Amino acid sequence: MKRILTGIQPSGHITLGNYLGAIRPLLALQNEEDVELLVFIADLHAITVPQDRVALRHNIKELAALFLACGLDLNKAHMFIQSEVPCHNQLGWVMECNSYIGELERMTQFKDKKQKQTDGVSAGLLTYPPLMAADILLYDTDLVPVGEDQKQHLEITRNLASRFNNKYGETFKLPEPYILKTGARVMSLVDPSKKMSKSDSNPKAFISILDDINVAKKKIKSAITDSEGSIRYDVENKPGVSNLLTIYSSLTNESIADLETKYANSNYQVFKEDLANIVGDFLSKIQEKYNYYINSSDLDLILNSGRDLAYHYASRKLQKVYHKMGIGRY
Ligand code: ATP
Ligand code: LTN
Repeated sequence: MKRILTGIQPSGHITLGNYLGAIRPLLALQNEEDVELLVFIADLHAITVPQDRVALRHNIKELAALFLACGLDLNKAHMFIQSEVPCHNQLGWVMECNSYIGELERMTQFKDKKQKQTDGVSAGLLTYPPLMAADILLYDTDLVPVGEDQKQHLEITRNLASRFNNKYGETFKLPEPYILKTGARVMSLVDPSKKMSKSDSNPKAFISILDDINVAKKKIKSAITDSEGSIRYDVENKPGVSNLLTIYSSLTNESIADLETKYANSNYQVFKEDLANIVGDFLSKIQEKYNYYINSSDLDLILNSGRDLAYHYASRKLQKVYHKMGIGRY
């Protein structure tokens, strides 16, 4: 049995980038034989940057309902909230004590996020990767589906696991990243040199899965392109159009080459109009299911049973780690 685990932060409404880069590849894995999926809401990672308590609590439930709306199959998957399984913090501390400040300071995400903090940089932003390593290593995870930007965090997780195994004896399984190669990286609609990010200060830069349909369509129609007028995939010279082609192709499964042929004689307006409708239809379907789950008491029951199962797995691993390190009495 292969165990697949991923976490997603409840740091705002999830975007089309999160869906295409993380949720959809994860859901595709459900269809494989002999897999168990663990999906958690990384609320402890979210507080590495300042959060509003009311918004955070709302976002946690929203995200849980969205996973279900996107098709999480409860016969194969378990969903829980990271903070409800305290073993994450506990192994996180052990991982911190096995990490070097230098290697944490070199993390690209730390360097990027540090620049954005106006009220000081929390120590948690620096120690984010050891907590993420703990998330993964607690469950003997085989595969971690993530977007390209998280690859470096998977590498440090593997390094920390090997370091621990070498020092204390075989304890952790080394996880493999699972990165969707094409179409995984969706870029900002206003600055296609940056990835689409839900925490972008400009809401026109991203499409939320729960955006009003007309608002979402408008964002596509006003996405930055270029003055050349031809619809072809060329990331270097036409990053905006290439990004829209990526989104189109990812949502329809039509290849980019086929789309280039289809729109060879069209202008940007026609192309964007079509894509806006595709995005609108996609969002309507998900939103209908979301509205069901967010208003249903099933949501708490699903999260309770996910938490209990996760605790069952994680507490056993943590005990083993403490024992190997000589922590506590056993
Ligand atoms: P934030 O703005 O708070 O950093 P984010 O939108 O970048 O959030 P995360 O919560 O950091 O999203 O990431 C959730 C998952 O979605 C990760 O696996 C990440 O790799 C993936 N992901 C995020 N943005 C994109 C994107 N633009 N394209 C593809 N995948 C993405
Ligand atoms: N760092 C990830 C979220 C995350 C995660 C994890 C993903 C936290 N813990 C464990 C996979 C496995 C992010 O920001 N996308």
